[in-house]
Amino acid sequence: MSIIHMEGWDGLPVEAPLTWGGGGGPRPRIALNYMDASTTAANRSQVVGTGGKFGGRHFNLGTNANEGVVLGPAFCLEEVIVGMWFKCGALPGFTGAGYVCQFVTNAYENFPGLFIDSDTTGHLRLVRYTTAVSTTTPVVLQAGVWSFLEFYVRIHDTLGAWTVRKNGITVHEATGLDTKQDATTIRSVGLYKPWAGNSLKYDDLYIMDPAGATPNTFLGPIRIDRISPTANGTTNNFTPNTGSNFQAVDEDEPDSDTTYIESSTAGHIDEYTMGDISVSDPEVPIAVGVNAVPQRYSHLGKDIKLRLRDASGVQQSAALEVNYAYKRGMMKQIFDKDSLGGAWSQTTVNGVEAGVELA
Ligand SMILES: [Ca+2]
Ligand SMILES: [Ca+2]
Ligand SMILES: [Ca+2]
Ligand SMILES: [Ca+2]
Repeated sequence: MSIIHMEGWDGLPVEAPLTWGGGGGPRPRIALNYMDASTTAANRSQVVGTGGKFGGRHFNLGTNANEGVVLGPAFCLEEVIVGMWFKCGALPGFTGAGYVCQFVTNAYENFPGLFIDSDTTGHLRLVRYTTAVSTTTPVVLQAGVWSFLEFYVRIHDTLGAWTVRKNGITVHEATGLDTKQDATTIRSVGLYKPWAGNSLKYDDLYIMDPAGATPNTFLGPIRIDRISPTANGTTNNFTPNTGSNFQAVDEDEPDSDTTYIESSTAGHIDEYTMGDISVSDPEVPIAVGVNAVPQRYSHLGKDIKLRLRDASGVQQSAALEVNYAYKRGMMKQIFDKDSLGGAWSQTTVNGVEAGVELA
């Protein structure tokens, strides 16, 4: 699998602040596997319900200083591509620690061995810890305007490299750089804002392994659509607390214990017919991500596998550990091929059933 993570934030709880104490602690992780509903932390990063590029919801680094999150599962790669819609209210200039995105390199997930920021007029630079290693980009950022930014980065003492693309067009490339501060791999992508005031908006983001199987190169400006359950699917072994199975898991906002399905029997499966992609223009679906918000009820609880059925078969994730709190259990699995190993078509995506199996 070459797409490691993708996120449009449209299926995550709105305005559930992420708790991070700032400074040297590990940053909260969004899917997998950490989202804390505490409202008392001094530093907040939130999913906001309106004003995103697509779908309304997006991820916002608010007005506090030192906000930050880590995205996706830890991947530990020498090369990575990340793409995202990005908007910044005003360009604050070089502030250290990077505000467009970070490439987090340590296991504690609080240290960006590499980061990207911008001067006050929108030229980007690539920084290795405190040393700028590439600074000669054209103007890329414009205050108050959504741009689709894509970065390829390779971490290496002598063969380091980066490529910058804006709205699908390459605007800067540099090779032969020393981009390695310490660790030999990038562990995760961080979104981080070191200054107070203003806000940063992110939407429709992907993280990719450019050395993996296709898709393995820049995707260009993408959108991530959310589709939700519309009916029970092929198999429904779980028990809903009210209504039909699909009605317990189809809400826009995850609703905790108000509606849910449950099971304690390994091998139980629940699947749902899903809505269709909303856009009517010819679409080329790149990948399908299955999201779930599970909770373990007791120490006897099981883990789950996320599954995706299309007309030709079923794909499943590995068993994923379920936490004791819904919001900490937010999980995702990306399927970037159909069940036959081919590229997705709009017809195939519109026919999928998403679901879970108790491991
Ligand atoms: Ca969105
Ligand atoms: Ca070095
Ligand atoms: Ca529910
Ligand atoms: Ca459908």
